[in-house]
Amino acid sequence: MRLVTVGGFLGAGKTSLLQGLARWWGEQGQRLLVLENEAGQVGLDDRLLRDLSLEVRLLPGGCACCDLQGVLVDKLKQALEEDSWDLVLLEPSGVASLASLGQVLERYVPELGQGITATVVDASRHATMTKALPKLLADHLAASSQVVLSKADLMPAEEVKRIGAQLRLGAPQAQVWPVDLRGTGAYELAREVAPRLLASETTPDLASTTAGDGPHQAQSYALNLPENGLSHQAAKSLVGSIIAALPAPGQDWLGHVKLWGEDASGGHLLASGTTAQDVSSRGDSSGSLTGRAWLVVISHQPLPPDLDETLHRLLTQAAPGACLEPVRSAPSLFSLGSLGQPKA
Ligand SMILES: Nc1nc2c(ncn2[C@@H]2O[C@H](COP(=O)(O)OP(=O)(O)OP(=O)(O)O)[C@@H](O)[C@H]2O)c(=O)[nH]1
Ligand SMILES: [Mg+2]
Repeated sequence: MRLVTVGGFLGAGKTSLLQGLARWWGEQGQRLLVLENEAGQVGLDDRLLRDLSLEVRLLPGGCACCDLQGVLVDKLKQALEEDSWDLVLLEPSGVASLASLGQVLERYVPELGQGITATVVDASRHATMTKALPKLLADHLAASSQVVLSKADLMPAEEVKRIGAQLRLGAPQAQVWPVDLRGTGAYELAREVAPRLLASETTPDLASTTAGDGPHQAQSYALNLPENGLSHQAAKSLVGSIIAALPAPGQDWLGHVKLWGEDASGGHLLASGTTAQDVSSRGDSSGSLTGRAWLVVISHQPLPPDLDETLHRLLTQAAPGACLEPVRSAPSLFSLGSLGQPKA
């Protein structure tokens, strides 16, 4: 059993890449287990990955490199004991230090040997990342044999080239792949990157990097949507308006907002974005979202104290009669508890 870690900042494109890699390795007959670590209390990416009929195990409500170290070690030891997997694909939270993760594995699961690591860097937020989170970016680059430069479609080609050259300075051991991960992009890239990942013998100098660019906050919400629902477009606009409401004036916000909903026939949609201008959606839903839905806001900057009120206002503007309730901890995850019924 080998461990493949897909690192990268919040919303960089880790799950998108993982979907492509999982599909490719699945087609090659590899037996795959996915470990999905979400900083938020509610897991949403794991549901997307289950679309691929994968075995996905969730580590919610914290970060696998620090507060959930023990949970990660348990899951890996269990996977080793099961003896049913060729590859374990790990998506750590977007604020995980890959150096710290490497140290945890070396110390507590040495039988796994040297893991394999790819990192996703978001081209469109690279300038902000280098200013706000230089240590985390350096940590991710130093630990990886393959660096995927996502959202290349959002930047001029010259700029993508310049960023690629800059990344190579921080990751001289790695290959850098500019790409649009949406649609079939991740799968097409996986055909190139997956064999290289398995062949990678670079042992990154994990001890030489440290993360520690400051805290992050995650807040999850259970939503109840009215019968007449929230159209896909309205769901995307809602995510955009939430992102627009988050930063303090003059601040480049760094984080990820995700909204998971289901239509009346059980189809699902995950609308998500890292900037108000670039919200996308994935899933198999064909109609408006209705009933239970989930919202996760993960932010590098402190979340505003009046976030609950702001979200309530934006939600009821988008879907009159809808309501939402914060999910404060993992155990209340699947209970809508005191949530009232929508009026209309
Ligand atoms: N335009 C564009 N959007 C992308 C690309 N890759 C990912 N996205 C979008 O960026 C958002 C984040 O993608 P994810 O794959 O969920 O990112 P992630 O790193 O798994 O996010 P977290 O797990 O929350 O940290 C989604 O809305 C994606 O559709 C890309 O190459 N181009
Ligand atoms: Mg993800």
